[in-house]
Amino acid sequence: MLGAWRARGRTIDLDRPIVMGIVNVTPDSFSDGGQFFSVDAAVARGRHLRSEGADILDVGGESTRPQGATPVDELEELRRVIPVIATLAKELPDAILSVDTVKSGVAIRALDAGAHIVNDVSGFRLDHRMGEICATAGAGVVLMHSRGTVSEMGTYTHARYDDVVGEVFGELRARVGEARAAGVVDECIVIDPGIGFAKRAEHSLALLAALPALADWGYPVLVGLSRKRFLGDLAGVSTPTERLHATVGANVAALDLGARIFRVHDVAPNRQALDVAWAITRRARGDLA
Ligand code: PMM
Repeated sequence: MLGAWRARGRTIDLDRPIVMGIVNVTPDSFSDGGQFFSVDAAVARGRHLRSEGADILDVGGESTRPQGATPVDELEELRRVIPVIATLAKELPDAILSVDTVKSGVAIRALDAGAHIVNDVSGFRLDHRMGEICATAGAGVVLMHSRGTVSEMGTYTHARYDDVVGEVFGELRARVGEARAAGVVDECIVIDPGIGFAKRAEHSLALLAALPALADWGYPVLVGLSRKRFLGDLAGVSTPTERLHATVGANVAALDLGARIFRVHDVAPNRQALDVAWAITRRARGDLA
């Protein structure tokens, strides 16, 4: 049984599924394309997702869209995310806030503004100061597997594998090693196989099937499946916003295979499905009265 995830003095109990609601403050995120680009709209989105039952709000200002994202410079990223985090921290003091960034300069300012978690889609690979900053702050960290630059990681440029599970696990192990060497304690670490990042549908599927082995490492596992392209391939749905049912089905399967934290655009349906699936499977396993 997993215990808890520690993030800057907050303790996130992992005795139930944890839902992370996505607050993208980007003009080009692949699936909600610029809908929440103003600070006010992003804050309103955060409030709404919280009211739907999100445990964590993940605020991001740089997209990794499959068509090849445009890198955002640090000042622009700060301009996008810091006011949103600062306002959410003030308005929703009980919410746990995460910043989705690969830049240590953004992570520092976000932690100062009230963030508890640094969600780095490069797993500290692109900015080696991340580890030290997160360790000093006692931040929760999400170490996700990816390959290549921010513009490449959503594409298939580096999606070449002989043994996808072995290679991704090896590369993710190295990310965990770097975080620990920088002083990040095990209780603060969450791992993520990086579904869709430098991965074709067959790679994402193989990694989801291998979730039990990943969960065996002892770190909580986060999955970001929401509206992703491989779901479109499997379900035959080309429009990202129409992939809600596919997302819910994939998240329930991932829960059963050992994932505990779910990064989603649509909180209410995923919250309902995950809570019900959890209650049933726990009863089936005999750990619920
Ligand atoms: N996916 C996206 C962005 N950030 N973070 C983590 N930890 N895991 C993910 O799978 C992930 C992420 C891309 O999706 P978006 O553009 O819809 O936010």
